[in-house]
Amino acid sequence: MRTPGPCPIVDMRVTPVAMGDLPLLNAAGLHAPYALRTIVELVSAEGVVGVSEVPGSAATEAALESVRATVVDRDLFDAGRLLAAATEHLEATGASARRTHVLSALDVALLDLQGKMLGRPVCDLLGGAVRDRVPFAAYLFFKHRGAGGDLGFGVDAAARGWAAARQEAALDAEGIVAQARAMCREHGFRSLKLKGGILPPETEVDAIRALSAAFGSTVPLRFDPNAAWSYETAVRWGKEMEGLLEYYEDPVRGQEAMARLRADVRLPLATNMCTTAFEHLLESVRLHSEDVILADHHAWGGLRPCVELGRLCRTFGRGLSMHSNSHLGISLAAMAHLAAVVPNLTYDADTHYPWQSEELIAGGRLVFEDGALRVPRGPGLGVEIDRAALARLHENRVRCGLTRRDDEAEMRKVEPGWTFRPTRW
Ligand code: GKR
Ligand code: MG
Repeated sequence: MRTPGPCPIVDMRVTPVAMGDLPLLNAAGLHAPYALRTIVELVSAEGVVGVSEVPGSAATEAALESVRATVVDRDLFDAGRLLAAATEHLEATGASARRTHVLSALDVALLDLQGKMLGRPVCDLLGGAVRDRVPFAAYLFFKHRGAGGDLGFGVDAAARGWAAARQEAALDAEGIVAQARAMCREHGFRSLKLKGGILPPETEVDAIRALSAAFGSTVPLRFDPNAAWSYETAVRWGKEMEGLLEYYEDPVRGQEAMARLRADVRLPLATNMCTTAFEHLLESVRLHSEDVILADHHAWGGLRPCVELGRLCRTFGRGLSMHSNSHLGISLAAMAHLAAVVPNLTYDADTHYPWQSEELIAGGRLVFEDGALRVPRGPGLGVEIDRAALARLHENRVRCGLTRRDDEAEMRKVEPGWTFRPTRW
């Protein structure tokens, strides 16, 4: 067998993009009409391109540009040293706050590039798939009426099906049930997650009861108020939801409060807010702060770290689910490869994907079949960038003028004087 020679990375391209997003509400405020992402491309000497996508911000883009010298000219299979050099650089230059997103962007683009060079899907490089289809959950939001994008709070009268339904306001139980029915009808999801922490707890719990009545006990239901509830509120309303929830996600803030709540409410607790990094696992185990951890390859530094997280969750008796933020198809494909290889990722994964229409991968949007995504079998992530679409989404980013996600500032545009309160209810 031929000894492989070095395979240098000859270029790294960082492209800020934005896609239309809807006026969704959360504890931090309101989604802007555009959601920001950053696209990274690593190019080999043969012209093969590996891609990745992370939450977009000018700070992340600057941090990615700053590690260019640790990436370009390095062998694309020398990932361990490349990622270590990038980490060291970020720490030395005070950009360590951007570390997980930068490392995730590099880890995923490297895996995609390696897979494309070898002609193997990323899931094979991560150890091999244990499932070919990855089920996702319907992610429900209280929201204002509006389509987002250029239309802002306007409505696209030509929209049909879910694209029409998602423009409607959903500010009570009836609106949420209608939203859930329309999303599930279109995409076939078999689990539901409701974002909370916005309206008074009685309104939000009312929506949970209505979802449970409408969908029945065979459809798992999750509720996530993003830690905007006080301890007393979380106990009182948590008890009301006993028997209704698959898990209760981040009702309160911090590992200690979560651990205490586990003893007071008979519901599994889940988190993407209190145990969010490897350095939190020791306290998580000591306190038993949650039952389920939501992996997110963007926030945990890449796909390879999330595979390690899966093993630790198995060792320490944590269930594993998957977190999401507004995203495009590159992230969705990466999420599917990850979920394909982690045997204990047994909860239906979160995704914001049905909330957006724009896409930058060739062939257009990925499609859920019966609520699941077939793991792409092509080399790497199994997706390629459509250059005209990338240019269009970059143009969105330039035109919208946003440089970071700021849900509080967006909320002030509709409710002047509104301020984020870590504990609101
Ligand atoms: O998109 O509004 C949103 C969500 O609230 C998101 O920002 C959260 O990170 O999906 C999230 C969660 O599970 O906490
Ligand atoms: Mg959450």
